[in-house]
Amino acid sequence: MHRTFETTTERHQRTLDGQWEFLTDPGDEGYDGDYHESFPAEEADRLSVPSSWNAHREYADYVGPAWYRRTFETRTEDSLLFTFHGVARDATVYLDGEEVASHEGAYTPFDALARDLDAGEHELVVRADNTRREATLPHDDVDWFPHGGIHREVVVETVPDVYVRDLAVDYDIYGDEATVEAAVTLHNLDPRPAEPDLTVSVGEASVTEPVEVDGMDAATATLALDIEDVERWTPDDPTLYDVEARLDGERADDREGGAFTDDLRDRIGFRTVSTSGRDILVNGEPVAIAGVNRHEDHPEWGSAQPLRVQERDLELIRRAGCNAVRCSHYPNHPRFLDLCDERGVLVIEEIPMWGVDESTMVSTQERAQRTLMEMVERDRHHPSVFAWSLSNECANDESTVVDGTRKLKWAADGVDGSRLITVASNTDFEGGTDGTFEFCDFLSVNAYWGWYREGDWSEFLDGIEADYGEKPLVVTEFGAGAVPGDRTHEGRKWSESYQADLLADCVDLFRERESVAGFTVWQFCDTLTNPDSAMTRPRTRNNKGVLDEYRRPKEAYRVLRERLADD
Ligand code: ADA
Repeated sequence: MHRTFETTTERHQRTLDGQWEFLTDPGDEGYDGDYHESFPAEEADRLSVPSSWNAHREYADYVGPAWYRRTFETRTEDSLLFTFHGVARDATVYLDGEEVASHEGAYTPFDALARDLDAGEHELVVRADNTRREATLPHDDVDWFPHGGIHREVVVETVPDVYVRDLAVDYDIYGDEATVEAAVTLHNLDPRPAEPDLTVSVGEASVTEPVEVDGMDAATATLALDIEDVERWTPDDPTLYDVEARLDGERADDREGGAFTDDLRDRIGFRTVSTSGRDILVNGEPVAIAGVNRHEDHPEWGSAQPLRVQERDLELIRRAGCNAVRCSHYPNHPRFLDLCDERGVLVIEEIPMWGVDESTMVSTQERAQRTLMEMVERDRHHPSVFAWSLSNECANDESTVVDGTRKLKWAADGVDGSRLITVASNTDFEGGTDGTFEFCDFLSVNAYWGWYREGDWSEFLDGIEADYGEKPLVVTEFGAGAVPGDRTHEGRKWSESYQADLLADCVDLFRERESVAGFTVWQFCDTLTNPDSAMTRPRTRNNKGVLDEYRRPKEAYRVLRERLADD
């Protein structure tokens, strides 16, 4: 499943995992509502969902539109809610020949509701397109591979006529007491009004109130409850609470078939995040961030990693002595964040605004805003996520970019005021002044002294402190490329030895400096890069992993472990 726990007990929930018909469409022939006419079945291949088509040898290099098709059966007439947890990258969905959803962006979910779908066989067709352009998010020149396809789960749920559309939980915590506010949105698919009882529970505590929702309408009710003896979520003791919104009701006119029940579940952890001077605080205590950057990439699985790969990655991150992950450079699979919640790993989550300049800022602003909202709404309950990162290495010395990023900050604050905001910047490294720092809660700085540039890290940090010293600073990227197995006595570039020495020096320096609240090494493991960069990236990979692409350790992993792990 797409989470590590059940998100409903009332709904019949199934995934449409498995083999779908698959056909690439390099000429973008289109679809006229009859799949077999448009794409003769005998030409179709069979491809597993979820997966990246680029993780299949035949389609390893395919970039462009492609079609997926499958059928499924329903036994009774029901309303079905289809949730696509990630289609890379732009998607259009057709149910029985009719377009029911379209979505831009590979890393956030979208859904489609089919009201009163007849019993019988149905056809689902999905067009996915991973072509990157100047105005897509990410754009065409980013440093990671353009995995394509239905790379996250497709979940189908049977929902009653009145169902819980959304559950948004917010809380304030004082000592060991918390006041919780749960905003629950109900959707009534029936013309008759409904007055169900809504119960919100958080752990053992619960509150029930009658709520009203008009026919064919939606309504949001906010229920409050107090929790005593709260056990906080901390990185060392990551206590989680189940939260649930449950509906029980009868139709007001009491016609036959009027009873309904529904529930939607999630988890929260009670904790605060804040800053004080140059420190990042969790529950009021300073934490030293020691983490890695992680792409969702694997030679066998591409961007669609099974649970065990996600678990193992976190085990290896923990084993290195790290307590944090930067999800570079996009919202990660929701189950990965569940695992971070369970293991007390702190997360910086980012949207794929990577290396955007003035003109791409204008063309991507709307997409960025939508993706940000989708990320915050999806992940607002994860206690592990302590910061939203609005962008990575954009032209933050240009006013258009700064103004656009400020708008993103306002949008994030509007939905979730409980996390820190940051922007990963290389502006100073490039010799400019960063206009976004002013509205960030902490500074995220990417710099590659000792790799791309010769220069002195201490001097660079002195400069940053002088210019922006009143806020916490996290060095979110630093590192060196190392081709696995290349070890040299001379410590030449591209060798494991060079990378290990550089990381050792950096980690020692960052841990000594009071101004540095933490760091995230670039990067966890070697990852496939943009095929256009093949001539500057040996093995067409970004080789700055402390592990290779199969997660085998390089010298640098040992160096990290020696410095950060207790055992
Ligand atoms: C940048 C960028 C990363 C990666 C890195 C590198 O800092 O944010 O995605 O491309 O450089 O390896 O050069």
